[in-house]
Amino acid sequence: MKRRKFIQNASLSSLGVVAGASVIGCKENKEATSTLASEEVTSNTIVKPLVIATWNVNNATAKAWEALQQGKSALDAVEQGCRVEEADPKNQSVGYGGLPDRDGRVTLDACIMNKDGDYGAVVCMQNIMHPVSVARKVMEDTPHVLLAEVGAEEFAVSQGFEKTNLLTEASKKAWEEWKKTSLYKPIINIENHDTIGMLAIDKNGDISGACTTSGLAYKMAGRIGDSPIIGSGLFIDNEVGGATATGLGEAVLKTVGSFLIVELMRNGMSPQKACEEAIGRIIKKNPNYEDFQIGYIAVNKKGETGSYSIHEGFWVTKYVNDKNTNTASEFYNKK
Ligand code: SD4
Repeated sequence: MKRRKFIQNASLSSLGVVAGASVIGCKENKEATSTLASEEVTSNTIVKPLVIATWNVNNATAKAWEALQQGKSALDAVEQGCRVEEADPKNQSVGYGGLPDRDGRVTLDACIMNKDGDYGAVVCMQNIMHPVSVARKVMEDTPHVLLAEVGAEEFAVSQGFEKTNLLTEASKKAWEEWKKTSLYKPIINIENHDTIGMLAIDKNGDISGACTTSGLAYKMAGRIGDSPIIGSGLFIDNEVGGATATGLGEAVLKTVGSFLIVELMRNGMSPQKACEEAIGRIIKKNPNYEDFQIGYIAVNKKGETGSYSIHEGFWVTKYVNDKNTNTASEFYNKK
């Protein structure tokens, strides 16, 4: 019964596919674009170094900035930045302290992508606090790009990563509370949206990105979202720029959102407009878009940035010109 309830409720936020044209040019997007135009860089100067990340993650962007200031690569910066959130037990949707799946297991997804278009990822991995670093090892030290579950964990251990119980008392308590109803219902911006997606440009102007999460709270065992999947949760093309996502992964996966944003930028669109278009595609295909949140951030080769979400409440942290700032993202659903 509980299981059925879970699946029924989960399907509330699954996606009804409707053939849809591009949303560019619709009223909401025009308004949003004009509001954000001032954020875009109009000169030919390249803004670097730069770090941008999903949500309010000032400690993480500060760590990444510190790495960039030391002359480290964008790849080092995003890895080190993401590790800050992975180690923070208060962030209940990433790494240590992440909320578990419906059976009480904390399973982590992460990926990383470098300036050469190399990519590494781990999915559904337990007991290792820093999946982003394991993802980097997969990228650099194996002939593969993606390792799952026990294989990922065993690989991590073979590389010297320590095993840790990732289920904190606070997350265990929250799960036990949830079990009383077993009701799966994503709540916009509240339930578990703190997944960190981070993009950086280093002093050489090279771009890398990473994304790490414990996924949706109380998900079905084995469920994997967009965050570790190339092109969905993250995509980097060093000639063009990068993008990353947060929110209900199923919707991002079905539209390959981060790849879409990078391709739109390749064709001349600003990061801001490209994020709006990617959200627009999701809105067109999901009549139930009011029920879930998605947020995208993007950066192009010039260091211009953009962000857009379905609903109010998505925040972005950006470290540039020695300033670490949080900004509320523009959003589609203006009631
Ligand atoms: C997922 N996109 O697993 C992730 C969840 C997320 O903030 O972004 N939470 O679907």
